[in-house]
Amino acid sequence: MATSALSFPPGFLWGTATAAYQIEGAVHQDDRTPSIWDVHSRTPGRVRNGDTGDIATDHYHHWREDIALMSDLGIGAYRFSVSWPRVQPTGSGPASAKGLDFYRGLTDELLDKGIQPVVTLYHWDLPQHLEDAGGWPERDTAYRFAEYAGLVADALGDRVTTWTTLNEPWCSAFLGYGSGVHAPGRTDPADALRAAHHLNLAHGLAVRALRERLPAEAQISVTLNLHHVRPLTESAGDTDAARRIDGVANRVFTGPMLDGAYPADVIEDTASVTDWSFVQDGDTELIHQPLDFLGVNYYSPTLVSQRTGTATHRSDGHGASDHSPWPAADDVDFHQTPGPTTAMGWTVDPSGLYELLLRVSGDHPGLPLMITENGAAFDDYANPEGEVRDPERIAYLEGHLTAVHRAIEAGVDLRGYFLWSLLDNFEWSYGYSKRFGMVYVDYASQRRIPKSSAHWYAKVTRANSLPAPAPGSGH
Ligand code: IFM
Repeated sequence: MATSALSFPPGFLWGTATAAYQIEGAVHQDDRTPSIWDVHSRTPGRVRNGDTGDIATDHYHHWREDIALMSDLGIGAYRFSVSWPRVQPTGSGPASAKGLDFYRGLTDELLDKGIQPVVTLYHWDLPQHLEDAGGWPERDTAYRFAEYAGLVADALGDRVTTWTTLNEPWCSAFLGYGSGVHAPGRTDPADALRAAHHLNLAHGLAVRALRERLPAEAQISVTLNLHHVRPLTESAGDTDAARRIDGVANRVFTGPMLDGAYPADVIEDTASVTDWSFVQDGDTELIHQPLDFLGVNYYSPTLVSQRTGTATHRSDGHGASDHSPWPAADDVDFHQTPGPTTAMGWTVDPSGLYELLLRVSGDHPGLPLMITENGAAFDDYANPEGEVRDPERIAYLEGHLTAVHRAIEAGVDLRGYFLWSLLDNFEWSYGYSKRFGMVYVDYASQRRIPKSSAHWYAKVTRANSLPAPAPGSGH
């Protein structure tokens, strides 16, 4: 724990993040059509308690209040996602004027309050029309995405400078089409790898579409949930298990996006599942577009071993399913890392973030990094005085921001940090049972209550430094 204040570089961006389906609600309003998450969440047994994003935090109607909250908290940047089925309802063809107007109003209000808008184009809400046509395993979906990216760039390019193509394509591909824990709930490892490739292609095509339309100063990126994979022991088997999981968790994306090729070992490891014939000539060149920074999402490390005997451990933190999200890795066990856990059961381990940042910056010198998500769910509640006290979240953030500071000191070119999330929201297959917000949402009344972590974070963002904890304060 720090003993004196830790200052961050001048201009370090302090932000917070959300995603459209998790907060907007208003799923039937204006021209919006269903996304794969509308269909998935309405399918019995898919989401805890049968929760859906129908209302969520009703941000579609509370956005002014939510921006005012951010402004009060001194937030410098807001990362939100655009809902594809809201702005291009059938997933192809013309944009919805009403859909685009919503995001124009949102960005104008942010700019008015001095908050930098950071747009994510895809945070998992594929229009169901496109899933009906085959979804991400279908190549055409990548071209549809580039068309949609162009529509959003045309509408918001005069006011938004920072863009992210995809959020966590690993989840879209491997939870959506491998384990089926996420929408659309399909469970074929070959489809999951096809989806991963078409998401990579979608990214490359979208970057190209954005560059054609946006001014030269635009900052274009992608956000990956890079897994910090550790072997359980130093044995050859465990080390190899870590290499293989690193391949299908990380390098299947960073390879083509940042290095211009799929790693040979990933292709070899997954040969029993697919022959990769869906990769066409010229694809990896298209995917390999120059980026202005890489968005990194980190929550907890991943601990693996090669299975010995018959015992199986599947605590990979990605939800329960009879199908693995990890193609061709049925002989890899996932273990709970030691240490305290959050309400998701994820181990709190800031050293994983430090090590991950050093590795990524070492592997990709010259590529600035941004932490586009980091945060924790806890079982928060409003006390009789109407306050929400969340000392565990403050401790989590303090630990991770200390790790971030150490990484910067060690030479990592890290430009900013976005806390996940602004508001409690729809946590995918966990529904509303998990609260990640620094602002508590009473879903019955839609009342927002900033938690103690929000007030703490406001002090950090205003001072551009992490305060030294008062001795024995316990927050
Ligand atoms: O809520 C999600 C978010 O949508 C993507 N990254 C991880 C968060 C917590 O699970």
